[in-house]
Amino acid sequence: MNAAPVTVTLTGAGGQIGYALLFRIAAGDMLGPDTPVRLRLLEIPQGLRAAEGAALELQDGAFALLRGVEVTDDPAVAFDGCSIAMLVGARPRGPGMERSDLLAANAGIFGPQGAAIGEHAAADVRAVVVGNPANTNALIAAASTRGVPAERFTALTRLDHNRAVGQLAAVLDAGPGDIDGVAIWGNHSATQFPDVDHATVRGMAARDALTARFGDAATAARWLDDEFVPRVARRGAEIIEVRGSSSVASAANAAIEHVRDDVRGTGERWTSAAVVSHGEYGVPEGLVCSFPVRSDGWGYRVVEGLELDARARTRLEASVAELTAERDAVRELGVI
Ligand code: NAX
Repeated sequence: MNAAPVTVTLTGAGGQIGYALLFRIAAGDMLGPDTPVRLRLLEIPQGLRAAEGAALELQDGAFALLRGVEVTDDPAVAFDGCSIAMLVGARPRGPGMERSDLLAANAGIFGPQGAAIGEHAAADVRAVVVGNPANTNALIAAASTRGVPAERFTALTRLDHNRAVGQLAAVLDAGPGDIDGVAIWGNHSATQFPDVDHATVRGMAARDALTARFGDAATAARWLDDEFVPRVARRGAEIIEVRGSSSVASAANAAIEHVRDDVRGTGERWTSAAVVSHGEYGVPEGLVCSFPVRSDGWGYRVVEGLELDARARTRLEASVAELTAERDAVRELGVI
């Protein structure tokens, strides 16, 4: 293994998802068993000790692929030479905080980070935004950078995708690997549209498999609208209710898979990611919207040419309306 190390920058490295991510990156789960990694951990001053503690534990893991860990609160240092930026740290919604306050607080994080990526990162940099509101934070970062194509900024909807695959697999008594063609459309929020209309299960149309499972198409359709869609879209709240804490390991797993598939390719299979729209499916250009995507190893591309029926169109339009309102609010703040 003589490959040059790839620099991965993780923001929010002292937080919960950061802690779950670091050890899997160091173990080679993201960039593969032949790619050495150099980690740069960015935190705010209050989070530095936690990130430094994680760095000590990384050393104690003696990971063969790990070529160094640097902890800093300076974005210029953190993004220097970075090829993969994982933007996890964000400002959570505090008590009494309006949506516009939340967007403004996060613009104050993702604007400067986007700018720092433009100034300091490697020419091949790609960035995934995990911190919420993820789609609009990615839009802000992409709009604030110079010299890096906006398409290199994506946002994580892989967790929603995996949740949808998990629900479908459970009801059909299939393995998640038997399922392809699931899609998450729209925003990483309760308005998202988890879609199985194009999905297959062991090569059989998922709609047909659901009809066989529930006995008739109308019951299957009711299950999709009344149980599947709301359960996937609100799974984060369900996890908090049951676990007493937000999704951490599943979110980290999704972020690992998002980057892995982006840089190593999906083959013919689909996944979902929020990417900059070029007007696909009528989504306004420039919004960072979740679509079904494939990657050839050089970035995610929207799977085009799918037929969306009236139900799917209505749900997509509702989520796009929310994304448009978030973008307009950010514009009003003068951030982009
Ligand atoms: P934590 O609060 O545990 O960690 C966040 C960390 O970010 C903290 O250590 C904090 O000090 C740091 N931070 C804050 N501002 C920063 C800045 N400007 N630069 C660098 N670091 C900064 O949250 P955690 O559970 O790790 O969640 C992180 C984010 O992921 C949240 O915004 C959360 O809402 C979001 N999620 C997104 C998901 C998705 O699918 N897109 C799913 C999981 C998660 O809810």
